[in-house]
Amino acid sequence: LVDETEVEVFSVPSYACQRRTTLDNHNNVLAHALSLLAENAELEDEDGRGVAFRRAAAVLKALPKPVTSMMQLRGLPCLGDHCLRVIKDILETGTSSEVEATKQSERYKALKVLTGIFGVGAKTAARWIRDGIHTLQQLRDSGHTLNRAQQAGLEHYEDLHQQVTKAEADTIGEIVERAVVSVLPGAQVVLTGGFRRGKLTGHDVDFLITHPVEGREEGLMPKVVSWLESQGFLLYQKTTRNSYLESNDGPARPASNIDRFERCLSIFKLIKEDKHETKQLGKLSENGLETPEDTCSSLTHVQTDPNPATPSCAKGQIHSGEDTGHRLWRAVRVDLVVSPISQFAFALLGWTGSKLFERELRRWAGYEKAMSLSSHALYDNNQSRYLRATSEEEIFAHLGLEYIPPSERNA
Ligand code: DCP
Ligand code: MG
Repeated sequence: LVDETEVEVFSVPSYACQRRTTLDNHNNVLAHALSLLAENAELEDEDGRGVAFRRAAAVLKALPKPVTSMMQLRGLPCLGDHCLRVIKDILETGTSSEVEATKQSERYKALKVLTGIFGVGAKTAARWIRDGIHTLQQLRDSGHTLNRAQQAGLEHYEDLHQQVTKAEADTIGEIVERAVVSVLPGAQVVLTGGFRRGKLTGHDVDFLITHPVEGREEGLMPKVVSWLESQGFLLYQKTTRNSYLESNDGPARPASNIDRFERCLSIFKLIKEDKHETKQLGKLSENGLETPEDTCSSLTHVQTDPNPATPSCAKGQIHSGEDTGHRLWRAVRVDLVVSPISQFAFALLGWTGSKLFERELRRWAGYEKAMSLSSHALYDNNQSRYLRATSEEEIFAHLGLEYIPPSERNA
């Protein structure tokens, strides 16, 4: 029996942006269970419920010790009755019946598979399920028209579900860097997203690009994309141009949380580093990737093969691994964003995540400070003016928050 007087009652601040949340935490099982319910709510297109579960999961991630008794949770923020019931279930029985039932449900499984296709959101998946489509094969057989993104997503489904490693992210970073400095010397590339927070794997690789001279970044993205395309690095790309200046959303407040930077959603063709073969046969080619020397004449040739599933040159099968069923390349999701230097600190903060941390920063700004924060700017509604910043530290200071480094933004 637990002596109630000896139970340590936890206490954490309400907003995730006031807390330090590292990748490791003491309550993985509980946080994972609540995250699954959040995911399920998001898949059902119920964002409000999704956020509530995400906030609860984030509170558990921030606790200094494992939860052993419900009494420790008294007074903690963001834990509603529903969440407390799930936690109680797990503390008492080791599992949550609701979480287990969700995992087993055909609808959850189908929504997960279908939204797992790049380019497919919750609404599209729900529509397909109403048409009786639950699997990739059923989708392929259905004759439904897919847009270009969804076609690419379906084609590269397996690859895009393999986690991207930090080593792969760094290799892609070198390629993006080369592309960027080739078309605009002096431009800078920063790795953002989960990898900047110290994650060892990710579902994609996110980069932010800028130039130290304001305005020089204009028109950069199409040139970068052309360079990457000419080198055969892109399997798919869709560029949306910067619409910040022409937007009428008012101060720092895009109509949605999606920002308006020039942005390129892409799928890269990344040559795998095959240690044995490249060590024996490889040499460093012009674009820095190791390539076996007496098979293809140039890596450009390998990379621009219009049909990536076939060997890229006559002797390609020697190293392409077709005979053994292994390809020497894989598809990787890459996001590129271009920001003018004057907005860079806001873009960096906005693109580092986590998604919940970002959401909480904006909620804090609005509710506690009467400010509007976006990935472009910070507007003070009381002073009716924009607050400038050249670093993330300055933005936290404007918001009256203690600075939280990227590695502790894993809410
Ligand atoms: N982001 C944003 N607006 C968007 C998309 C993303 O502000 N429309 C931000 C929040 C995310 C970051 O950019 O944390 C990167 O988005 P990801 O979806 O790539 O998320 P992560 O990089 O954090 O996770 P993962 O490791 O799964 O890629
Ligand atoms: Mg990412």
